[in-house]
Amino acid sequence: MNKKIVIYLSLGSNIGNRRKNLELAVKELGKKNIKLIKLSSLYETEPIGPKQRKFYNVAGKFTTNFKSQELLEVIKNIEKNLGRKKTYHWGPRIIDIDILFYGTQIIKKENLTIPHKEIQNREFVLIPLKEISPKFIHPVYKKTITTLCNIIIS
Ligand code: PH2
Ligand code: MG
Ligand code: MG
Repeated sequence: MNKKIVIYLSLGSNIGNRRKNLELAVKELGKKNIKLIKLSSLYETEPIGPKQRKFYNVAGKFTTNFKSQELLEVIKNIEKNLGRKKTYHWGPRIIDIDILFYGTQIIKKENLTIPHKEIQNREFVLIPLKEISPKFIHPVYKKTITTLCNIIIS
């Protein structure tokens, strides 16, 4: 059995019942033994990228035994089962689940970069994340989530 590790995920939805889609995603993660430790409030956010409906975003702290690649596969499957369809780059989606942090590991694979490359550029990620783990230190930038948040909103 792999060791239990703390992970952070960012979830977003801007199609259909956005709240329900996020709730379902967390429930499906739980069924796969990706156990919720703490979930942020729900934030309605302006879409970054092409013009489209506003998103609902949340950030969550979870624990899992999956290796990072396995975790990515499980997440992709959940997205697919919840009805995610391929559209255009940054297009509307029923559900998007992004891996932000996998413990404090730095992972660079062709299909997976952890920490997620855009954390420091996205208010819709940093603000929910700050609510649940303000003191978590970004393993690449060596700054807390609070500091990254202050930088982006300044
Ligand atoms: N996700 C994107 C692109 N733009 N904008 C908001 N507000 N929230 C998102 O989750 C989001 C986005 C690509 O995954
Ligand atoms: Mg995304
Ligand atoms: Mg994604």
